[in-house]
Amino acid sequence: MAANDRADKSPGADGLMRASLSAVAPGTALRDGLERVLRGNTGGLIVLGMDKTVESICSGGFVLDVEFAATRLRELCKLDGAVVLDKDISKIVRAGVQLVPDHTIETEETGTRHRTAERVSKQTGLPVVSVSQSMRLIALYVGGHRRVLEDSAAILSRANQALATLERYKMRLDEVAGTLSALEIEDLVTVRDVTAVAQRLEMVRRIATEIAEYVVELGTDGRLLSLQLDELIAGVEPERELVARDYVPERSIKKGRGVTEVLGDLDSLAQSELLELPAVARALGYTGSPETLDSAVSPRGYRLLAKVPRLPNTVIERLVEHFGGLQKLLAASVDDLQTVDGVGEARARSVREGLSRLAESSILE
Ligand code: 3AT
Ligand code: 3AT
Ligand code: MN
Repeated sequence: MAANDRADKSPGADGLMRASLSAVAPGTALRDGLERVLRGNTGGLIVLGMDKTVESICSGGFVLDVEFAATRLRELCKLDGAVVLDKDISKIVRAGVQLVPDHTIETEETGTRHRTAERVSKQTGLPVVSVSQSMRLIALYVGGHRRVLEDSAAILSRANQALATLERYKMRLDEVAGTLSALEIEDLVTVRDVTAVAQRLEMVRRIATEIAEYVVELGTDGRLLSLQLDELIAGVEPERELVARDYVPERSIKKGRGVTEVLGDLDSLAQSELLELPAVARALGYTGSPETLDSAVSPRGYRLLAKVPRLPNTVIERLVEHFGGLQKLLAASVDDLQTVDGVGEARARSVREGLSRLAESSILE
């Protein structure tokens, strides 16, 4: 998803859409009820929540206080009018009501049921579901957006395509990250190498976000997808932060643009910018000119130290602070390492051995 696609929605609206998709996902009692209404061919109009505003636009119908059940929803949708549930979808509180939302609220829908659904969702801020009798589909209205609920097979086929893309991206990421480690050991890193890793990390992260949305929409049908996703992106988020911590230029930090700002800038790169190394380099805090891309840089050492087993973050922090860079760490003896607070002989040895092992295993081909 491009950044410009995201900009027009507030994060709150995104969150509410996700929560609502999750509430109507396969495996929930509500989805079961909606499928029954669809099969029963009566149509339905269901408000997911009751408050003062909803109360004020309800006319006629019946006041109820019964536990939610899929079969009950189906029966009550046989009545003309709408069904109102409480916010956590545990109770049915109204049935057969006519909803009378503010008619000045704009709606692009035709048909009284769908015009009402859109207006009520806009006026109350609550999710509203319509089951169309004539078009035979279930739609979710949230904060002015409409989403047709698709069956799991259709979503899964798109999700699996995205997963294949993620696999390819992840393989490429592993390649460039391995190269970066080898270059770091030999002290041959250029801005271009770091930028390539940051770029690939961001690409992996974005496609993973897309798949995570499918997982929400799929509910219990998305369990396998969710496991595959988790396995593929394990460690990606921490790696992204480690790269930023290793390479954000001192100059940027002094200007108040530290790791958090760099991560934010990477996140807000538009999809087209993400494909351009200079733009990614700029997000990292470099100037992004061709000369800059080829200039030498050295890591602070966070990313490689994180690969040393059982090393607490506080110790990593002190080691980096004390030695000031990966090359000095690589050159440090066990005695040198022990001069750092919190590093005893055993830990000094394990750091020494860990770094030597990394150096051996990442020799450039
Ligand atoms: P029937 O006896 O079923 O015809 P009813 O009073 O039960 O009448 P429904 O709720 O089934 O009415 O609505 C049937 C259609 O009437 C749905 C919609 O196309 C039309 N309709 C209802 N209210 C309005 C309205 N306020 N403005 C325009 N069309 C309306
Ligand atoms: P379909 O696709 O035909 O299901 P529609 O948008 O064309 O939906 P209709 O005008 O055919 O809607 O109305 C169908 C039913 O929707 C009639 C009534 O039971 C319900 N409905 C319509 N407007 C309201 C409303 N304001 N409050 C409660 N129920 C309504
Ligand atoms: Mn109709």
